[in-house]
Amino acid sequence: MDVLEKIRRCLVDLDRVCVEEAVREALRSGVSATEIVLGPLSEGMNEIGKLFESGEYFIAELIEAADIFKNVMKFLEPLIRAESSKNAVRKGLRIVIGTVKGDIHDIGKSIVVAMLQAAGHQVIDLGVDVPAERFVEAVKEYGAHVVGMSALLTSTARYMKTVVEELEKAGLRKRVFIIIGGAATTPELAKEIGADAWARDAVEAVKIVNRLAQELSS
Ligand code: B12
Repeated sequence: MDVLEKIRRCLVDLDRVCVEEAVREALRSGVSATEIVLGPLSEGMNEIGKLFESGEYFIAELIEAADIFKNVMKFLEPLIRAESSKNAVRKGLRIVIGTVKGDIHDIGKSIVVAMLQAAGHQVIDLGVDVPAERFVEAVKEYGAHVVGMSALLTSTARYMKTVVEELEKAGLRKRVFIIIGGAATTPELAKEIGADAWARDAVEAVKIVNRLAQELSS
């Protein structure tokens, strides 16, 4: 079995030791940490989500999967940061980011945060379950150029519209670039709620923000 396939398989089977061994084996064979995280580890999480949906896995399995993921992130994150720092911009932006109210998923957002920081941006991570008012306050407080929102639940993805509306009410909408992401979001949703961009994954998020940084500094 190919080592990337092994990582995915071991994660879906919730075999902690096997995931760690396979990840180390992949690194030794020259696969980048970014590729491991955005490839087999993310695919494995999606598959676990499907098993949960179909009733084969329960909440305990989701918690265990998240724990296994976070365990390997302990040594993958510094590597991802090092890889992402190769894309560093000359002048970074200030980015306020959070998982929106009602939603506590943070694994993907934390990857986005790590890669944006490594690319030279100043990231203010508001955490999870973030209400619209907190986004508004933080934009004012830090003079943010970008607002990033994450949502993994269909129910909370709709809340992003409230955040956009609150930014408008506070007269801040035109000052910030809004980018959204997370499994419950789509490019169509971004358009519908009046966001400026949607990113499929952390690599795409960095590309979009870096492009904006270049535009703003030229
Ligand atoms: C792990 C997990 C959990 C863990 C989360 C732990 C944690 N600390 O994050 C726990 C156990 C807590 C959990 C709880 C629940 N979960 Co859950 N969970 C998942 C699972 C399996 C994996 C998520 C994950 O970490 N993926 C890996 C990361 C790397 O991927 P990612 O988050 O998509 O992030 C990438 C991109 O999306 C993007 N990105 C992410 N954020 C951002 C932000 C910006 C600004 C940008 C630009 C990009 C970006 O970049 C990231 C890196 O490339 C998903 C399945 C799935 N398909 O996502 C279900 C899933 C999201 N959960 C689901 C559900 C239903 C729940 C619960 C309601 C279950 C329950 N009955 O209690 C609760 C809700 C709790 C709450 N209020 O939030 C459903 C949601 C269904 C829906 N459409 O609404 C899913 C899809 C599973 C399913 N198929 O049914 N869950």
